[in-house]
Amino acid sequence: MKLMSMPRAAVLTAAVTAAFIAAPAAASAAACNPPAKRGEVAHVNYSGMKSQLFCFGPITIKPGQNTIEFPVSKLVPNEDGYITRFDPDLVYTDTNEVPGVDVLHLHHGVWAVNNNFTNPQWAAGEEKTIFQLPRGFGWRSRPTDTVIVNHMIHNLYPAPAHVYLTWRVDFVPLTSPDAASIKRAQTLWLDVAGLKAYPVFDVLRGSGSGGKYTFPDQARGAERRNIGSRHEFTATRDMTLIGTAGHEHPGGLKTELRIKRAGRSDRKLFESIAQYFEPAGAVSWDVAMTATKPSWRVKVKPGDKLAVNATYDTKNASWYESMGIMPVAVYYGSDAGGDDPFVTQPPITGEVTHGHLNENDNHGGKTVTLNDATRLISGASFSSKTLPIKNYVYTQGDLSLGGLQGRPPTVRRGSSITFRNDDSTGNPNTDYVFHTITACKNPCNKDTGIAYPLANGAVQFDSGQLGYGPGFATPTANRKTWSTPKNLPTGTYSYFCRVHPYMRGAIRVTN
Ligand SMILES: [Cu+2]
Repeated sequence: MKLMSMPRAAVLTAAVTAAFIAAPAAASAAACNPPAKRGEVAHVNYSGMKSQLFCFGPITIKPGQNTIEFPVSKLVPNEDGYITRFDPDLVYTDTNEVPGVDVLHLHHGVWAVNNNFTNPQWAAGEEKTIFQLPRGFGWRSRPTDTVIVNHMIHNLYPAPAHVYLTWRVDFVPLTSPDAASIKRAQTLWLDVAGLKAYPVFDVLRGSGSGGKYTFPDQARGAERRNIGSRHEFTATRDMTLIGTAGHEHPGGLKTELRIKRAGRSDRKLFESIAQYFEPAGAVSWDVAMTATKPSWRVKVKPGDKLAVNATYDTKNASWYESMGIMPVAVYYGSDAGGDDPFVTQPPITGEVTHGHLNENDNHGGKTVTLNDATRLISGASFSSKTLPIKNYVYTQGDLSLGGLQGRPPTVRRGSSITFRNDDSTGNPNTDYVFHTITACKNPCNKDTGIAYPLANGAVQFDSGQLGYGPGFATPTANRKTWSTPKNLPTGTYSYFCRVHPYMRGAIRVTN
């Protein structure tokens, strides 16, 4: 991964220039108060255990922002001990409410302790899994630790927002009598795309087999070649795996952790299932991933290989820039119980760590709020012309516009329209408003929510995120233009912006 191969000083420079925020722990503890999650997994209690809340920020999320940041913090317990539980959240600074996922969305937080970017200690996406270690294990924590909170918080609207990224931990001080019985857990980071700063792959509707696509198993061509180093991890010493859960994006169905040993057939160690609360099914962040049960424990020998894969639904829609990650809590030793998985099959099924979360209540897609472009008179011809996107509006054919400008621009078959993001600064260091042109099913004119609109156009196309970012960590295509495919059959094509899904537009291909 590019970021990991950067010299430490460069990583820190990137971090500091992105945003240096060192909020005093005492002040921030009073400043935020994320709500408890419905149906949370039970705490494992120890004598002297403390609940500690860390509030990182305030973070200002700029209008429409979708960048990746690397600020440094000192937000760690102020005494020696073990962290045994990690519970992430995101709240507004003024109300302590969790932002609606359709308004502001925690694409990811990744907590790299003491600059360990190879194996960040914790991670969170909008599934907000709680990592509860089984009894007898803890992440070692020292007051001298630093935490780089790599975050990508995505503002789906052009209004600035102020949030805290929060994490509640259970902390057992070394002075607790129970601390002597705690073994040190460490995180092993396993990513289906290998170690990268932005490890994504596209899942196209209809790809794979039987309405499902598994990455990397079914990846071909460039996507296979682009898989980074260490998408398989080879153990060099005895290890005991003590817990894991998967991270996916909407459309995800499950992740799998597998083990390979020379001369044996592969074994599946765990399946993290995406349990959707979303009424429309596997199409939104209204989901919880299953995590291993406390009894799950797997002995790994030197030479064993660990690998992960991620399966997505491909019946409903395409899922661009998808992820599949399984951080695994491991203990480096063989004196912590557990069985050889080639002798005893560990339990494959787990349990969710929380229930439905209120921030996923606006599903969208219920009422018509915009033009139906299929019923509009054709607009001006844009064959071989440029169509600017400015102030979050597709300047011709935006479904929110009336009059001549609201009419779908036409393009002759065999020609194309070139969209240009004029909200982009053009400078990778200052750019943050990225737009896409992504096909959605006609008329694509209903209210926006976590499950609407989807990339489900009759013909699929997607521009990528038009804009620029620093080379080591950006979701952008590093260009501001995109031209429509020249081979589109005649007809009207509605589209939306994946970054700001309230943005909708349409074009019309004519003979
Ligand atoms: Cu946009």
